[in-house]
Amino acid sequence: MSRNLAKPLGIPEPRPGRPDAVAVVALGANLGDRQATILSAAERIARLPLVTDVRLSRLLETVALRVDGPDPEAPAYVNAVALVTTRLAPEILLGMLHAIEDENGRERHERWGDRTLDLDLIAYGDVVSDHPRLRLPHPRAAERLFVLDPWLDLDAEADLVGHGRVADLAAELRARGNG
Ligand code: A4P
Ligand code: MG
Repeated sequence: MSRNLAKPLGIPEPRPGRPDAVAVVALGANLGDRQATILSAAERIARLPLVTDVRLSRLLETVALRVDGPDPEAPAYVNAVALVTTRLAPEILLGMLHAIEDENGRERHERWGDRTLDLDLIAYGDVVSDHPRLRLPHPRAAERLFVLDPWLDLDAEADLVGHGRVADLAAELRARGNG
């Protein structure tokens, strides 16, 4: 009887490594030295293990969006988007993003309250998740020009999983006069 010695019985084959994925990370800050915080957070992401590339968009100044709508009286945000090439699993990447928020003095008081740094995972490849700790794509991304515009800056052909072309979403928001 012949046996395939390359695949001994009962011993699992080595699992292939997780392939590179592109994660879309939104960065926002409306307290402290907002620009410096965003730039150092992007550098910090680039130094994470299993992250091989980070491309940061231009930085935009945006009116703070509160739970009850835009608030021009609140400290304005600096927003940006980074395309992160990584083999980190999405939930591990989010955990590391939270650690970077904490390093930057992030305090969590009220929902959509002022913050030194917010890092949201907007998309991770084509992954779809409705787990409360990690929803993918980010449930509010399609309605936010402060996410869509910097993303388009990096990739004019970008798609948001389940929503279509990012360029179309941004144009619709502009036509409706919000975002
Ligand atoms: N969570 C689930 N899915 C995700 C995801 N895809 N990315 C969970 C990040 N977090 C995700 O997040 C609350 C919980 O969401 C976490 O436990 C996480 O596991 P948080 O960062 O602690 O709190 P948050 O950011 O205040 O809440 P939320 O509802 O995520 O707020 P958003 O949607 O991030 O909005 N205005 C301007 N101009 N620019 C901004 O960047 N950002 C916000 C925050 C409000 N207004 C803004 C901006
Ligand atoms: Mg957040």
